Amino acid sequence: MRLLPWLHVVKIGGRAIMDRGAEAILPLVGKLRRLLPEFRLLILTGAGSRARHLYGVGLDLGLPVASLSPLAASEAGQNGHILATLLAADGVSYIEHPTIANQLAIHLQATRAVVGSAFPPYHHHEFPGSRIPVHRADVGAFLVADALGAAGMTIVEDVDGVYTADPHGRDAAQAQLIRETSAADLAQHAGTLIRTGARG
Ligand code: GWN
Repeated sequence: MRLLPWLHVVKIGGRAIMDRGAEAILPLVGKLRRLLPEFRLLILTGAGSRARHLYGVGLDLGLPVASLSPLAASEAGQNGHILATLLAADGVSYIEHPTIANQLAIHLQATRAVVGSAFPPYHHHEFPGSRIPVHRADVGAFLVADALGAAGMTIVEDVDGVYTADPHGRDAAQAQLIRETSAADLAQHAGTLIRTGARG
């Protein structure tokens, strides 16, 4: 059942967009503003370099992945507060995770778009077995778009398309652009994409 079939989910990269400051954020704000008359948006922000710093400090302290997850998630939320504030004049506000879960529909009846944190609220229930959380912003945005039956999800990053590995990361030489995909391909590659593609 598609709960909000008219909804468009837009995930904004933390490192690729928000960390670059006004130079990247203000043009994005202008573009989002121009979309509002046509689309109703759930805009979700990722975490950036502050979360990477946090992972480094947290791992040095021996924190488990389920403690790193909510700490990194808070940076995604902070980026959302920044973006929502810049769109406030257009009636856009940051809404909390519980509000996305419980009251998204009424907020989107009152306004054209809201902003939230893209991290999934797994918190201390983040899956064990990795050093840093595998369920980060891309995963959270995808899960909520899928659960709501959204019309689509757009990931705004600094590369064109989805790659088999992070094209700016350690495995850049192996990164290949995925030009087309299908449900069967995604099922086959899901583990790889979630491990390497969800940078934020
Ligand atoms: O704090 O910026 O929501 O929307 O994963 O939990 O760590 O929380 O532990 O409603 O519930 O920091 O306080 O923080 O980003 O996540 O929020 O301002 O319980 O609105 O209180 O699921 O925002 O925050 O970090 O998203 O991603 O109070 Mo924040 Mo995030 Mo606000 Mo939210 Mo987490 Mo709540 Mo939550 Mo926590």
